[in-house]
Amino acid sequence: NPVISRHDYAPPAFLIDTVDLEFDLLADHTITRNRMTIRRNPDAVFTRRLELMGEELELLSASIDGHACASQLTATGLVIDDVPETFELTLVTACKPAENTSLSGLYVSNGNFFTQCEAEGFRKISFFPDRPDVMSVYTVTLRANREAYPVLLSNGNLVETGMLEDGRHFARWEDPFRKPSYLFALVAGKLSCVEETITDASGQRKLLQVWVEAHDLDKTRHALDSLIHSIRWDERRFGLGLDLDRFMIVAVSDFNMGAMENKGLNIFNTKYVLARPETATDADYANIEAVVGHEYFHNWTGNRITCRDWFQLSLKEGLTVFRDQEFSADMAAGEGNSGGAARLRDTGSAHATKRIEDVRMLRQTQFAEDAGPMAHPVRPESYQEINNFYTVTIYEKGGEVVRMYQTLLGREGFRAGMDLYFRRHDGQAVTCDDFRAAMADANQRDLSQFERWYSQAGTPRVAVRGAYDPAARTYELTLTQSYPDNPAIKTAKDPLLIPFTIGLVGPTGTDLPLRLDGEAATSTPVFSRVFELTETRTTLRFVDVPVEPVPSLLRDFSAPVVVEYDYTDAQLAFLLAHDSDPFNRWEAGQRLATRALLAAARAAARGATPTFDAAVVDAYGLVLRDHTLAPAFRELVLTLPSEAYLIEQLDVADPDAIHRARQALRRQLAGALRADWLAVYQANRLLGDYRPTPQDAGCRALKNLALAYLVELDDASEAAALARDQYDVANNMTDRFAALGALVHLGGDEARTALDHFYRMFEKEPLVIDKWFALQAAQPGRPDVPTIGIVRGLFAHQAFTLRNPNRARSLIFSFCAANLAEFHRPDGSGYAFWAEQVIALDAMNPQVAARLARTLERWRKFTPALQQKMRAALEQVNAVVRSKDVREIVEKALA
Ligand code: BAL
Ligand code: ZN
Repeated sequence: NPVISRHDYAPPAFLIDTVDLEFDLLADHTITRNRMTIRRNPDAVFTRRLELMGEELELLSASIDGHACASQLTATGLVIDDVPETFELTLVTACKPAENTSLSGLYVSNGNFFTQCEAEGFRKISFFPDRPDVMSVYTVTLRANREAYPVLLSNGNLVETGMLEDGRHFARWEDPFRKPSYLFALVAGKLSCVEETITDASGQRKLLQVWVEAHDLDKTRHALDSLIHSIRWDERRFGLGLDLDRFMIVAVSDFNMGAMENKGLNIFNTKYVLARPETATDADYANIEAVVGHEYFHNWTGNRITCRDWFQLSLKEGLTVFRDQEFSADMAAGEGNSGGAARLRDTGSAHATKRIEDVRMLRQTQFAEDAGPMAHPVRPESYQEINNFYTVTIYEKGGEVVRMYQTLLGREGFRAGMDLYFRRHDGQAVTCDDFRAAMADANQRDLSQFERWYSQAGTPRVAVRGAYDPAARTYELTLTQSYPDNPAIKTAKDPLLIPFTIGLVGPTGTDLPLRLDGEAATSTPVFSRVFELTETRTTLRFVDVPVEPVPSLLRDFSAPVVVEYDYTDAQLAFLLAHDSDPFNRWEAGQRLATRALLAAARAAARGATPTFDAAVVDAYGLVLRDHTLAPAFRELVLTLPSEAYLIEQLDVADPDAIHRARQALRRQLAGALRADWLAVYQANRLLGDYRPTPQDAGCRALKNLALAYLVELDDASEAAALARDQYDVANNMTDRFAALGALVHLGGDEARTALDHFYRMFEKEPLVIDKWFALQAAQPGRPDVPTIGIVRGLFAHQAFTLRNPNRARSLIFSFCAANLAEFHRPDGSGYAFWAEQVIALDAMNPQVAARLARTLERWRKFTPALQQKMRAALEQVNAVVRSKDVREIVEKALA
């Protein structure tokens, strides 16, 4: 594969001011006429050669200013020599949407047309320099058979519609905003919409639409509400309004990503649109709100200001992740707006819950990525296939980098930086450096060191040591930054500017006032402070410290780093019980459990029976019984660190041993706290109509966690009865699916009966059938029935297809990425299955194949016997792989 390097960036040789597209839509042969006004870029190196990208296109004609022109097809597209200074180029091409299984470019799903152009899908629609710094004003005319394709949508405003001969009709759309081709979209087909007109903050009327297949209309309200909430939130929090007369969301079931922010015409995976209580879980409801927000927020952070090149991807993704996280947290806390359902005020806890969920995900996935062969900085230095760089580093670590500006500058300072960013760059394609400069200049801050967060890969460590001097009443913290070794990381390892929030907890559990040596005493004591670490080693000397404190480090996870501090178990139990920072309360519990689980896993790997100290169980019991804590928070604390997270903490991981250790602690917690689990189960049963509020969702989560623990008991008859009853009476998918999970965990005839019942009940709901596949693929194996046998059986099920990414993910990814003990069975059966599926998907949909390929990239983490089998599977794939997507992943893994 050719390597594309950030340092090779050069401005485009030609600029394209307008693009006039006309489509004659036929599934097996679509004709596209693309008329472009082009001029030489005065800021680029002079050339008379116009180079356009193109894939899977048939060129029917090319003309310049109305005259046929010579052109050469190349391996990557089309070249036209001796072009004038300014000219109009018209290209007529044909493509085959029905044969396009990659779901990039123009494709057909369930008989309707859709597009996906980010990052480089537009080159499958027309020959074009489809790079984000070529921005044009688009006019789009769609022509198609009216009966088959009654709805014709594209970006911007609808300016004309009409009938044509032969039963065809047309629609013309104009998007007044210049945009890169990756934001182009069209949709054509049999779709229905719910719509609402709102008045925005400036008094203008805006039409909002959610388009779906007619039978899904009853599942659109939550998405539409989420869109309205997003608009209100962005107006209020950032002063940003909707800039088009209409905003459309379209749902499609065949989609590689979660959703796509095409200007004015967002295209969504159905998974992030469709919800009603009977079919969608609380997590689905929350994800829909977050993704609708994310795509809407891109309208400013991504569309109005876009990326100069794909190395700057985090400029829009990190920023937009941060914005959607803030939106979700505000919505959960009842600070969303007045338009939605009434919400209880539960601010602190709701914000903390969201933060914990986000950080848990970051640490499980992004920290792993940073430690593996695909490690890359938030602004990568190179790539082979840009689709492989829509990563948790670009998104989630990028979101943390943006969050750190807010932590360093304060909310007002951050807002000032955002305002300056929009004033300077609206309508432009810019870089991460431009964003950082806006933050620095708006706040008169030197943020040059902060650049390292963009240029250096890897997860920094901050090792902390504390020393109390009772005579001097001082407490000294020494904080030392470093990076772990990862041969895949070639970037510098210079000290970062780390915002590091600290509190000191006194023996009664309250925070002590913080004053550094040399600082004047203030009348209002401060109990939690952000310190800026800039050197390899920083020493903080606190004075007037009356007693030895327990340090509460990196409160609210103020930077994406690993903190190393040698807490005793007693100190962790103390912080779990008392820390005023809810994030660190949770963190203390996770540290306590992680330490116990890693010791138990090492014992299990040696063949010993894992055992756990009563102190761990007692600490968890206190939380379980603490009714002053919100149920959602208790559920997070009482959920043990995941197997994937635990694997990352070990140098040599044995997934089976980790699974046995974790199961042993689950069983011990179930048995020792049985009465408490039962009480919590009963206390958190909700009566009445389903509401997807964070408070109700928290009760359901805690209740269902209790059920999941109770089915671990040796005598699970009581739990089985609860699960059966819950399954039967549930009025929502969260409870029904949790009960089904409990029954499947118990196994036997009852599990089979429930699974059959569930399938029949939801046969016509693909997103629910995805859950049905996923649950079975993720179930623990039994000695006589390894899960791989069940997975292979389901592979042959009539409802299974590799072509639909959601379905493929529901069965294959759930097994390979979420059932680690079974996937890593010592016989290598999981790896053989993995190799088969990567190869099969590679021929069909390289993006999905590459995602699956990544589930084996951490192969060097595992025991030598597993490593050997994983390496063989990687080599098997490497020998036959066709796409550059999968090749990049597999080659980097093997390097
Ligand atoms: N831009 C790709 C999908 C998303 O991040 O919204
Ligand atoms: Zn995004």
